Amino acid sequence: MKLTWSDVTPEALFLNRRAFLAGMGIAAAAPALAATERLNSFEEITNYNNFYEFGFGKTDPAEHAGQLTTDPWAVEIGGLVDRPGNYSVADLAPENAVEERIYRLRCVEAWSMVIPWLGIPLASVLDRVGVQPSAKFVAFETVLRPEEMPAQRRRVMDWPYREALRLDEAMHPLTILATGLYGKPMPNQNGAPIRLVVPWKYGFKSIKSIVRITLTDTQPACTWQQMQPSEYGFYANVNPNVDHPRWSQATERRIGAGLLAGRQETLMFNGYGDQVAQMYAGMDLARDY
Ligand SMILES: Nc1nc2c(c(=O)[nH]1)N[C@H]1C(S)=C(S)[C@@H](COP(=O)(O)O)O[C@H]1N2
Ligand SMILES: [Mo]
Repeated sequence: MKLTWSDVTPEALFLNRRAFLAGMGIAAAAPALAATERLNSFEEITNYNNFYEFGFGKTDPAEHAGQLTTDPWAVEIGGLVDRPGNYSVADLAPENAVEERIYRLRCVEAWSMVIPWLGIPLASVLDRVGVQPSAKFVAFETVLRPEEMPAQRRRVMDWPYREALRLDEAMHPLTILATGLYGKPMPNQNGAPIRLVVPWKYGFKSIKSIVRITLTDTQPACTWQQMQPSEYGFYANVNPNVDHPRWSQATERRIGAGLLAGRQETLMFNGYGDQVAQMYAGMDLARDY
């Protein structure tokens, strides 16, 4: 490979992505976005992050996440599964099965990006470990490693960071375990070596640097919901009609769009309603936020 990522603009890359990925042996899945939506640059995606284990500032992860040891890495899959055990990242996401998924990411703080992830459907992993019929939820945990994650040495949150999905959400084809972005291994600040990406939910559901996946029959505790249940719900579906108690969710600021670009409208389910709305049919989304 001759080009480096800093040599090419995201736009040029996007236009050449099929040839580019094919050269790396990566299958480019059908793009989930119209080509008119600008990809955020690698620099934007890796320098404006939420990864509170490394600090609460947006540049703290870029500054400190390099300290995290991501190899070797094991993900312990357990609970209501037929084949519990410790799996390596290569077991979970073999290189020849990894696909590119270009998704919008909408943070609950009302900023957004467009990110070209590499990953594997979570469903394919769950199918391989064998989900038992009694399982109803999937719980995830981030690594607990205070010696490498400075904010874990302080009790600012109840570590480790925890998240969970209903089983049908976890099995949905849009839900991926991501192992890279822009055709490269996952940068530490974005959740190396393996993180969840659920594009129709607020970003905090997309838990980073996962070491435990547990199938359960009861709704698991989630970090943000536990900390402030009136502000952060279990579902956390992107919803422009249900405001956060302290700010509007009707619009968002696209990172890198420029000061004059203005805010853009937030889309129901972050624009993925055609694919996911059915899972919430009959639910009151103002109550189950
Ligand atoms: N372990 C862990 N996962 C996390 C977070 C975190 O602080 N710790 N922040 C979440 C939030 S609020 C967002 S918006 C996304 C940000 O992902 P990005 O930095 O890759 O854009 O990661 C989510 N996953
Ligand atoms: Mo977020």
